[in-house]
Amino acid sequence: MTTMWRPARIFAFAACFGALASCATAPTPPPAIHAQALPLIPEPALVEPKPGIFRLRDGAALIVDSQNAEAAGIAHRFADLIAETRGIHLDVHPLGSHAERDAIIFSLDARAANVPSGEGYDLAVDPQRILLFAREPRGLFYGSVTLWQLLTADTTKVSRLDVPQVHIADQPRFAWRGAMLDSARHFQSPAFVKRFIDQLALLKLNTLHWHLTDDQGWRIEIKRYPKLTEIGAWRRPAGAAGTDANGQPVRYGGFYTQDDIRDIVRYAAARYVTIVPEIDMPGHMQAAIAAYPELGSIGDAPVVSPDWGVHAYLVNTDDETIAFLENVLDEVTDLFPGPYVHVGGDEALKDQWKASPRVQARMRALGIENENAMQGWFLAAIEKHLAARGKRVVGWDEILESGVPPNAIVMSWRGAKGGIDAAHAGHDVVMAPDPDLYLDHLQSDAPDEPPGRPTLRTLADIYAFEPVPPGMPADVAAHMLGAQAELWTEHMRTEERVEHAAFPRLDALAEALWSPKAARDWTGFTQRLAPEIERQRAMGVHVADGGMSRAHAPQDPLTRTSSALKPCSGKLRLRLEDDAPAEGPRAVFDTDLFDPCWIFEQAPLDGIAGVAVDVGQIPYNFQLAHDVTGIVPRPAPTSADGDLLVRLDGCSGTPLATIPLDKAVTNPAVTTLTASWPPVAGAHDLCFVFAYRGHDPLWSIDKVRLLRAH
Ligand code: TNX
Repeated sequence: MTTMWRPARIFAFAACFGALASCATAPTPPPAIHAQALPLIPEPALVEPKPGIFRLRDGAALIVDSQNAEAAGIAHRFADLIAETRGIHLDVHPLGSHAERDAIIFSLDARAANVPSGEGYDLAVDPQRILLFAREPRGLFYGSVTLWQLLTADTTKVSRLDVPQVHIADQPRFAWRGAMLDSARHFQSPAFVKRFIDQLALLKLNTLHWHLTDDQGWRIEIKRYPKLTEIGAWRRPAGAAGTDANGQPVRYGGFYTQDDIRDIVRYAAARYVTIVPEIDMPGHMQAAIAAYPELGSIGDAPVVSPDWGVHAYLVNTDDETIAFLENVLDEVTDLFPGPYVHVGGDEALKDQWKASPRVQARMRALGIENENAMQGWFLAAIEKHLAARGKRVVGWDEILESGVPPNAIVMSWRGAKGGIDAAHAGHDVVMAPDPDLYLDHLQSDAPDEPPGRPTLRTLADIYAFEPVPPGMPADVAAHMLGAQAELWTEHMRTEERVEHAAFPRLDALAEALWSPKAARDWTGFTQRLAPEIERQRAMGVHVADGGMSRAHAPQDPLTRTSSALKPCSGKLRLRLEDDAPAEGPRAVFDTDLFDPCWIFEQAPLDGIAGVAVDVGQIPYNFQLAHDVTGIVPRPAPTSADGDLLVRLDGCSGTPLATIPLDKAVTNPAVTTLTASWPPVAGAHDLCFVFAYRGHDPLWSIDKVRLLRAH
């Protein structure tokens, strides 16, 4: 049941409007059960089903006000999309030049009384014609997307199509409906970024926050500072992946030229997606400091980082450095016409500023007491420069700790609290909380989910996300611009994985942000999702199945992959990919950065004579900053290369086997280690833990097989 009646205060329908429109009267509730859910995501604000149908034939007319080039463009792109996904060709005609019977009409009317906002639209499918109405082109665009979804309940190619008669009146609940794409940790091609923008737009998401710089790569060409991309866009991956077949260092990365960016920005604008570029500072700047070491605080020259986690590098606070960043931002603002520039501000550990005589001298000269306040001063200088160029800054919620420029938008990532506090303090806010909307968390517990953070964020979790906390007063809630989901790509090495993480969870977010709160209906959403996933697949998107249709293979009781083993303490679990082989599938390990140790619970040991364990080693390329003290020390090894210990009844139990790692240590991919043991009766917890010096590499288990006695 997805159709619903919305009270007339959302839309007033009492008037007749426009030359082309029919008279609408105040809506009456539709029959309680509508035979079939309309295949729409996000659910529109108001849907009034009617009993008839409109028959759309191949070659039908699509009439558009061609005086308006934007409207004509929307009509042509709509026609292309229908041809591509349904095989029906529409002939685009200018308004007034073709009969309206049996046609689709796209009409712009700035005074359309029934359409309350620029992003809103009114769509009437009647037996004689389909009439789409909006005040502004972007509303027309969203209406065309709704109509496209109505026409693609499935994606078989046809020559005529019956469209259910319906009246839809729609507008979004929130203004900021977004996704963040991290192109720094792994670079995605310009073609991919465009495909991604296509999918955002088809979900009526209107903001792409583009994370373009970080410790691991600088991805945007800056003409004045060519080394930012000559050096900063490339890194040597950690571990085995860092050396090629000829023993040479691998150069991994990429960047967007200014032409690429202009092209992508134009492409996004035509789909009503605003790109918010992020240049993260003063932390997450190691790639820039690698390119121009004079930007750094402690006088050394780092490499572009091959690691994940929180890095120590900060840019310094000299006038020359601020001028450098302002010059960078001038090129950025020339490329991105949107109203916002994101300046990061997150995870800037202050150790280097504390250790830097020049930063300390600057602080004294300015009379600034501590490093947090210094970050506030630094970002205020940047904000002033951007404001003079007509841009509003956006920053991660750390900016709250150092004095936020009043006009800055606070992006709440460390949970919702920062956003709530900021809204109460009068700042505009975008909710982007971890873990709620962090799509690097796995979406299902299926063992074949690709790498990521194993605390699940399921489709249902995202669907239930509510940006405005209960009880927030209306004047405060007015500061909640909306929300966005984050695609951090440490664990998304391929474009397929980005899509798998994004869809269909962004479908769920789109509905949470567009549809009226009262329209949220999980069961209805899951019904509407089936045709949506079919559409996305037909367009070549590597969409996940939303965890809805997975058939779990029957489990062999003697075999467990790492995802079915229990972590011994579970301090910081990750699902990590092996770094070898260079080509072809790689093993994926569920492991724990602080305590790599696994338990095979209640292993049935009757008739078992030993074990085969598939093990791999991955580089310990994690910067843990001050948390490094939390690493659980490994047991002492007995062999030179270390051992895998198997213990009975938990990790302090009797040793069952001590398996030397010498066979595995020279193999960058997965090695099978075996051991035998004397008979043990009954079921027992088996503990598997690696004993070796230090913590690099991160030895990990892929799979454990208990071996029967012959
Ligand atoms: C924290 S969110 C970060 C990112 C990481 C992310 C991984 C934020 C502002 N900083 O640098 O990619 O965690 O989930």
